[in-house]
Amino acid sequence: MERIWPFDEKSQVSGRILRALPPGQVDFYTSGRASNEAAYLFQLFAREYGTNNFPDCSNMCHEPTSVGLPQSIGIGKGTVSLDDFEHCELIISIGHNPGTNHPRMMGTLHECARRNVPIIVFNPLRERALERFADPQNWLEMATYGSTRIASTYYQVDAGGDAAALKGIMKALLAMEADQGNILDRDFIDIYTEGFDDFAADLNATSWEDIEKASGLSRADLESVAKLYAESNATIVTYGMGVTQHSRGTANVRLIADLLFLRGNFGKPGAGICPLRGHSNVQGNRTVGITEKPSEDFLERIENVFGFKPPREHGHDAVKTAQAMIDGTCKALICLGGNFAVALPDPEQAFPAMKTLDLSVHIGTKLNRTHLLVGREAYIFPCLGRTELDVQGTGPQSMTVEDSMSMVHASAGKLAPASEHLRSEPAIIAGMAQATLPNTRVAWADLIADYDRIRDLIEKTVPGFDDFNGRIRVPGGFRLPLPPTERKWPTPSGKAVFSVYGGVKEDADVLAGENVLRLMTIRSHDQYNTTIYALDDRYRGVFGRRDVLFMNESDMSARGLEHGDLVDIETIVTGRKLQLKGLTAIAYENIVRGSVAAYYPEANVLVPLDYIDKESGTPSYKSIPVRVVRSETT
Ligand SMILES: Nc1nc2c(c(=O)[nH]1)N[C@H]1C(S)=C(S)[C@@H](COP(=O)(O)OP(=O)(O)OC[C@H]3O[C@@H](n4cnc5c(=O)[nH]c(N)nc54)[C@H](O)[C@@H]3O)O[C@H]1N2
Ligand SMILES: Nc1nc2c(c(=O)[nH]1)N[C@H]1C(S)=C(S)[C@@H](COP(=O)(O)OP(=O)(O)OC[C@H]3O[C@@H](n4cnc5c(=O)[nH]c(N)nc54)[C@H](O)[C@@H]3O)O[C@H]1N2
Ligand SMILES: [Mo]
Repeated sequence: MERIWPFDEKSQVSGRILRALPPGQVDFYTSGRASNEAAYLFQLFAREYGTNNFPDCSNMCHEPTSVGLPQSIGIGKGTVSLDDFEHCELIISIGHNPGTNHPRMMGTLHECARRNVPIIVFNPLRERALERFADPQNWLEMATYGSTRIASTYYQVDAGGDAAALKGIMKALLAMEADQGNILDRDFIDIYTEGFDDFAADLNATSWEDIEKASGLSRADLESVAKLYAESNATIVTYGMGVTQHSRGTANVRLIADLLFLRGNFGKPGAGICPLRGHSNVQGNRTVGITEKPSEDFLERIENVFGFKPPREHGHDAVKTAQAMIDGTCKALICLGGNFAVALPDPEQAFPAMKTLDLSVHIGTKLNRTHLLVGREAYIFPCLGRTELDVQGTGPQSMTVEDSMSMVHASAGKLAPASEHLRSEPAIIAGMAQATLPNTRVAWADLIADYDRIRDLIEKTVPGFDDFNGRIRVPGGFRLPLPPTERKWPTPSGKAVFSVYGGVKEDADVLAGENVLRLMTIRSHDQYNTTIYALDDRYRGVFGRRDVLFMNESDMSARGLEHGDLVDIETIVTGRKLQLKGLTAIAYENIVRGSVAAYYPEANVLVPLDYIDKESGTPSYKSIPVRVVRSETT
């Protein structure tokens, strides 16, 4: 390990290396834990330096939401607030596992279930907390070991079969409309949307046979969902990685918006779309400018306020950065948090590529594997965590985040820092910027003395933050503007736009191959992304290990396998041979036939780097066509 250098010295050396490189060869990664203030300074530093290379954890996560929803509703964010859950009449939950990943959402679903709101779940795995859940906040359930049913109906859709299922539900709705009328919200469709005719034509052209085959669900099942949906006056659709991490993830997201359009489920209480985000401030990072495709508007405002010309050329997303590292055209990587190489697909290529860099810099709270993939020069800047007191020139500082519901609020750490050597993220970024940019137009030291000044700059350059410093001092914070909640659509035409999916399934040809299974890489209960806290996955009943492959019993017997056998897995969509050997197959009655599951990040060796959703660049972590055979390694 490197010795602990004074921060300034590390900044000076990094700055010298950066100054010698063409900015296009330097990439600035953000993981969504950074505050708005840190993320804003980070993008300012990179843009004054001269690049839009902003790979970001959201490129591996909700990018299909950020790319799909602007096309559909004009903004890449969810539209519901917590209040809406109190008024909704139906919830459709697709491809997420809130029992483990969104415990607070579990409380909300629990409340809705107790109000007898039907909750329809689509998931290839029966996730226990989505079936029944005991709310730790509910004293009666806790005292009596009771629990509440969550899902009213649980559909075990095939992995990657959601598009077909959604199309089936919508096809059934159109048929009901033709038969009995009064099913669709015609006024909403006529006044606020465009593209309905092409959308309907595509549904008509899609056969029930294809829908059933691709979704793994029956026509009767999908028709009964359509019936429940038609009876609800206010529906919310929640979704997660089971929808986005597919090679047609963006198209999946747009189908969810289409479903909601059909019954006017935007801009009324109790209705809307609810992507469940990951990191605490991943949405805020994007809002304040962490994007490889910045709008011209934003760049103009930066130019006007700061007086430097930010680059216009679009930059790298996460996969493109990895590819640039591999082909040698990325020479330096500056990471504001995260564990980039471990989160990426195909570590067998990403790890060695990290070691070829001229410079890597990591601002982090916890040492991880990526930090140790050392190239020519590598620096780790340990930073203050969210709960630690951050004192600067004008005293203790607060910082802000934006949650999945577009609420912005401030918080301030209170604990004494773990070490006197720790500095805040904004201070570290400012130090590096000063060392890299001798003629900088930004008053870095002033900004660090008082984070209110950073917020003033955000207010000047990002729409929606009027009176930013005033409004965060009101308890609870404030909500950023969400035009679709007022039935305003900031799309080019000013209308909400129906999509045309075309077909029923991603990569149908590959999957039709012999013996092909579809692998989903998922999280266990005891991990937070690449940080594994313990080896248990309690809701799924796996204890003390992670080297398992969840398989349906019929898929096992078709391969002559028994519970506990060792298996080898091979990916079949790539030129490079991607293999994972020696996992233990477990007969898991809760997984649908044809789909298998293994844990992320161990299974990332099976995910091809170029097997992505082309619209958003997001890797298809949940739909890897694989073959599974008895292990040779026994
Ligand atoms: N404790 C904990 N909390 C976390 C995280 C963590 O690692 N640990 N990570 C955070 C982050 S960054 C994120 S993005 C979120 C992720 O939260 P989730 O979106 O819940 O992500 P995953 O655990 O990857 O699981 C996705 C779920 O989708 C299902 N699924 C997989 N493929 C398909 C499919 O094709 N169709 C459907 N319908 N379902 C499918 C899986 O069975 C699983 O139940 O959680 C955040 N919160
Ligand atoms: N196969 C497969 N791969 C996946 C996924 C999957 O479902 N399957 N999911 C993808 C998803 S959804 C995501 S979001 C990515 C996650 O990718 P990343 O965000 O890169 O990974 P994390 O594991 O969340 O990063 C953890 C590290 O962040 C640092 N850190 C934590 N908190 C802070 C902080 O407050 N400040 C700073 N500066 N650093 C901090 C710590 O050093 C810690 O080790 O992984 C993706 N990769
Ligand atoms: Mo994520």
